[in-house]
Amino acid sequence: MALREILIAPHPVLQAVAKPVEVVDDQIRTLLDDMLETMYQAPGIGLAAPQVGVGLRVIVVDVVYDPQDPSTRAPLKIINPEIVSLSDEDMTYSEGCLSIPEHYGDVVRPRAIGLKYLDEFGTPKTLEAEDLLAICLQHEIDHLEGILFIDHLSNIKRNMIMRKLLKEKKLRGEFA
Ligand code: GNR
Ligand code: NI
Repeated sequence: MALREILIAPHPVLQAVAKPVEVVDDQIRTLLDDMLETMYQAPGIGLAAPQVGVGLRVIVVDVVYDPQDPSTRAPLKIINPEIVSLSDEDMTYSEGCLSIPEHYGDVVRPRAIGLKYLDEFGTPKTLEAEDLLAICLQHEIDHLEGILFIDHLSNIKRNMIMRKLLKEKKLRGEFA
């Protein structure tokens, strides 16, 4: 297992549509393990492959663990997720993103979803998720479409955050 570097917005890989995984092999299982290690270390409750520079439809999520206690971990490893149902009821949650550090904003999303995906062995699975798990899964699946939580905010809030991120990137010498 290895830590991978988390990309900070703006970055082209974070804005691209990720490709489906064709074959679930050891390379994908290593990616999943590395993503989990990176997510727990951050710490975060979810991570999408584009955030570590990999343009594949792979996500990891763990909304239940206590960062202080590794024995509470309940990782979900999800490949090629497809949302198959959305609740009529919405929920507002103050979201953050490891690729948009130190910025938060209220996002409205369906409170519950049904999901189809492949597990780390390529076996088809289904999942009914609600509340924080459903919010986090939708946030991660957005990443696979090149969408960030700030894309759900008003233009004025999104532009304010993007201008700050760009300025910080330039100060670090990471942007021309
Ligand atoms: O760690 C994270 N916390 C979080 C809080 C509210 C809604 C979504 C998230 S996901 C985020 C980690 C991340 O950036 N995943 O892509
Ligand atoms: Ni994110």
